[in-house]
Amino acid sequence: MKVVGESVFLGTSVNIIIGSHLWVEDQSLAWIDGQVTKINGDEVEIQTTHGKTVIASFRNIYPKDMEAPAGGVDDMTKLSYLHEPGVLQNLATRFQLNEIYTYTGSILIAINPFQRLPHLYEAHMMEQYKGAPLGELSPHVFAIADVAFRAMINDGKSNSILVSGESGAGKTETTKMLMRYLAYLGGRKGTEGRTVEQQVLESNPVLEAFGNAKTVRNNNSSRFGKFVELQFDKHGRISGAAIRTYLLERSRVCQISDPERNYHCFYLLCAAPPEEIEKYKLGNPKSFHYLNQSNCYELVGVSDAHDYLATRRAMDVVGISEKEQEAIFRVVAAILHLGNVEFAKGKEIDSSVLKDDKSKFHLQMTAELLMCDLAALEDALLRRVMVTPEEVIKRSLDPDGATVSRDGLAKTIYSRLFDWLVDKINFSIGQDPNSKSLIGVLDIYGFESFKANRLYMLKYFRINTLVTRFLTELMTWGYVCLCSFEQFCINFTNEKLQQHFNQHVFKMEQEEYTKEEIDWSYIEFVDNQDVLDLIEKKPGGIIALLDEACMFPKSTHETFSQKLYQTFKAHKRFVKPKLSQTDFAIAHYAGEVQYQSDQFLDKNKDYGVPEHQDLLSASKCSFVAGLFPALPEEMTKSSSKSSKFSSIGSRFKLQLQQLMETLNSTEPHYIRCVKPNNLLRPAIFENVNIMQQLRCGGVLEAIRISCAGYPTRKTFFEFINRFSLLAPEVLEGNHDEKDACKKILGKMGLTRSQNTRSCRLCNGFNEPTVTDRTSLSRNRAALS
Ligand code: AOV
Ligand code: MG
Repeated sequence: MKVVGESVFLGTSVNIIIGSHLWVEDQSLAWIDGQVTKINGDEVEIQTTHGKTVIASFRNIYPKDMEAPAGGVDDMTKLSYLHEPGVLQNLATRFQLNEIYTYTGSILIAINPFQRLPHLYEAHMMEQYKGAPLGELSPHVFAIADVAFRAMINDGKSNSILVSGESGAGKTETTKMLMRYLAYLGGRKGTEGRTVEQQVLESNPVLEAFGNAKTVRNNNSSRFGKFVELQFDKHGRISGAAIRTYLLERSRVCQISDPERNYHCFYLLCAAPPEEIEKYKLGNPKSFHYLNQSNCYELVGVSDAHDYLATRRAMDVVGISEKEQEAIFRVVAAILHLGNVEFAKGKEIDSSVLKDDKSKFHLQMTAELLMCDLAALEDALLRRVMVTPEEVIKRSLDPDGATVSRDGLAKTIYSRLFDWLVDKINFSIGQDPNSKSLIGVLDIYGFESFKANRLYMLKYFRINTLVTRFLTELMTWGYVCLCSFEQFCINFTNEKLQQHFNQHVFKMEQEEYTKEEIDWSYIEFVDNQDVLDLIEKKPGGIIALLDEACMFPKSTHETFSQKLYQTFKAHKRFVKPKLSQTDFAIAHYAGEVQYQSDQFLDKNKDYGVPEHQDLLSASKCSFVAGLFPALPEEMTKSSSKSSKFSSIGSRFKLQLQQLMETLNSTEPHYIRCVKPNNLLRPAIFENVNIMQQLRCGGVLEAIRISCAGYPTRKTFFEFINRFSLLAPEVLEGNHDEKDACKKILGKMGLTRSQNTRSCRLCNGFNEPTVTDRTSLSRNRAALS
């Protein structure tokens, strides 16, 4: 490198000079590397490797490590420069070599390869990782599971593994791998019959058949969150398990858009052996309204007929009897028939009747399959009981109202069926009341960002990419927004998990510094408690205000939004978009998201329609009646036949609270899944997309926290290796490594106060101070 006249000293110890290699921000590639050709005031001119000349300010440039190993490093903390472009470059280099796993300290980043890499998961790999210290072998999900398992055995403490990432990033596959490895460690070798661990593993295909669907973002997208708790006995063997699920997407049962699908189980059943098709009067999925709203019926590389049989086998393993299986699929068939019941205007005003003979046939099939009274079913769909202070009246529903009632019934039956499956699996696997320690694995939906919403637009409007790009542009300016109540709940979950993550990363840093006897008191830590308060505070948070609005009969989404605007006028995390009278935006930790409030009230209300309840609890099929247990008398009295409101938002909040309590009592481990491209294809690494995910997933936040302290960690030996040329005499004689480092520093005139300067990610061109390189432990791999 040539040193020419001008040079700039920035931050700590790095000069930028003409010829310096560095990274500069780029719109399409996120970061692009180049060499400084001119320095002008506080700007530099850079010749990029792509042949462009760009001018950038010092704030937007980062040094490039010219000595980085060609194959990248397996732990980001081994990078000489810990900054965004360095992290991205390292991941890209490794991804090209099919190295999909990389550590950031003890956090594992997993990039979805979108292709089978069987060598990574074979039995001998499990054997290798068993008991190996973290960092000794290549980064792997097995290594994380192993650390959690060892920590549980050695400290007798519960552990948890939190898997996050956006839709299609590989959370569910990762979770399955973790469970397979834990079952391998905690399994009973050579045991005949159904073992607990087999049941745990086979619960996956069952839950996926009923809770997963093809979406634009993932052909096998989980439409629910899941926390699996594996219980271990004192010998470290799996002795029980509990599965908790969160917020199944109910609307999908009745409403899908091209090119998505409904839940897999509907298609599996339509591909069942002929005698079953005949029994349930099924046939081509195209003939069912709940399936034919989209043109997608088949999945590439998937045989529904094969999966139907596989699901039945998995059901056998998890202890669902033949009779129960028959009832489950009978209910699934009933939902398909129910969806084909259509309504037409009746003779009286605002009333409706069955549209035609076809509708009559499907209604009859529904009643037969659910084993309930046909006339009562028809009545429950066409009329609603209204309670006024004076009297109880039966009001007819118009065709639209009857359709809403039909869909409501279908959604309720389906979600009860799903809950039944979860309960049944839990019951048959069994809980170990004596288990002292457990490992929890969390597979939960990731933050829904603007990027994701662009796909929503594609999905809803079937518009071409040019228009999408235009709309995206508008959206980023706050003019278009497609986030609704579901995204609100999902993003709320992620705020909670983000807080947990930050606190954990921060705590880990503190522990590390305490161990090394380093003063860490200057590290600031940005908390997102204010966003959480805005959402969940009681009273006065958004969920509380939403519940209030739902209980007040005259509320509309307009009055709800006005109330939000008034209440949170001055809240710095709440934004009223300029061009909307009903939307609101929240400044989430991962970016601002604008929500459309118009369906919030409806979606928050979980009407238990008493007519539906009465109808099905009277079913002659004990399975169906069991899905609708009679309500305790006092509840029926108090609601006195009116639609009973229970808030989805509040229930979700409570579930989350319980989840956080569980997580707080465990030692957490984090896996951040990353989706390399939106085409779901191998070997494509989209920089900007990935950068966005690293930001949302808190990976960069973890790095930021680490940068607020001592970001770069080298052992004394590595430090001497690199810097002894500054004081070659330290190599002579037999110095203690630490003393030798001190001598080098002393010779360079670096005093202690200079050495403790921090390197902030946001400070631009900062190389860590020399002390940064030595200060932290010899064995970074043992960061956990
Ligand atoms: P997700 O759970 O994160 O999305 P999945 O785990 O379902 O994503 O992964 C999506 C698809 O990516 C899978 O069906 C596989 O085809 C592929 N895939 C993921 N991980 C691997 C891997 N390690 N090796 C090979 N292929 C993989 V969602 O449930 O949509 O948020 O709601
Ligand atoms: Mg999933």
